[in-house]
Amino acid sequence: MKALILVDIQNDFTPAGPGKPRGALAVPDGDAVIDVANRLMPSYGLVIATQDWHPADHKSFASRHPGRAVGDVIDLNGLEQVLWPDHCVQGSAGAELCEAFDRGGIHEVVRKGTDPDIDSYSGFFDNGPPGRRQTTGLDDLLRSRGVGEVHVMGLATDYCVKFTALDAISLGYDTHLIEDGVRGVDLNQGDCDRALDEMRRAGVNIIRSGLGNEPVRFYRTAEEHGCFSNFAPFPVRLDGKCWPTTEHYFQAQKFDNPEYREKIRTANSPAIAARLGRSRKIPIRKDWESIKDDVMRRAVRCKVESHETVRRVLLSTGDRKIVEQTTRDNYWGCGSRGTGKNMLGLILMEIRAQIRDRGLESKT
Ligand code: VGL
Ligand code: ZN
Repeated sequence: MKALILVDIQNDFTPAGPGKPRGALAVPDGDAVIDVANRLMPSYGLVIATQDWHPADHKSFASRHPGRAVGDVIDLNGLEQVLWPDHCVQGSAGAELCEAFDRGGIHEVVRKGTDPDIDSYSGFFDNGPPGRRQTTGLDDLLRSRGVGEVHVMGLATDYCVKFTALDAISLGYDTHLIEDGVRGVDLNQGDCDRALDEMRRAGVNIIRSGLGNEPVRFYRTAEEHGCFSNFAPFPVRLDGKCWPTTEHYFQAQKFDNPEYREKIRTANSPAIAARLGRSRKIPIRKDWESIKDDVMRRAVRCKVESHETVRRVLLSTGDRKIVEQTTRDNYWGCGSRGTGKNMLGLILMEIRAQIRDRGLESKT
């Protein structure tokens, strides 16, 4: 059984909205997660919301430490503690779950952070020393319902979401983080990216909600996703040579004749390379049909690996389908009736999944 854990979707963590003041600890764009939560809830057998629920004199509040400011890091009973503005005070409007959040879809609310002397980022336990952390009851609740898989989203990526997901993993749950359903504080720039990396390294599966995902269509090189085109000017180094575009490389591989291959490699434009490659005046390799997919894979992979911008654009497409939008090609593209094989799109999606799984390595 799968459970959805919605972390701290509360007024104090969201910006100002219609009829709602800015939260005391407003996460930038924090209200964007509400719609994702509302649309996902109906697909889960168990939906749990956590609620940060502090007494008014909570020691995580900077106001409790004269001479200290919000954002300072202090030692609190032997633990590092970031000091926050007063927030989510029990019974206050700021502590309420957001109005726009479909509270009727929530099965259980788990409160945390009720001990004035210790903060509680995770929905499972407080921040106490290892082995002596107080439980919120969430683990027992999930186990009693036979939950083995949890999907986590909400606020904030770099605090409560992160610690909830890390605890879920260490408790043995098959844990997924819904990337488009989280927003973070980023007290130090990069905190959210680092939090995602940390979760990924701990075994959390970073996924997307899959909601509202239109396919990415590309064809012309000057358009938004034009770098996916084989005509885009991203040179690749393959077989010991530099090729001006993946098109040059792909077309040349059709031929055994080294002079003709070189002629294609040095063609002045990808369009000329394509014309030379399509000419049948020179015989093409007999096994071409059986190797052409791998040739294309090699070319596209090399382009993605050697050009950071291409990699970034590719990763930015999330889980969206990628389609080469051309009426002229029923094999590499979608073809005139949209029913083509779209092999180039399939290869891009395959490479996207591979570089995403490799995580950190591909970023450096
Ligand atoms: C949170 C800081 C303090 C959170 C809660 O929900 O991420 N962050 N309290
Ligand atoms: Zn808090």
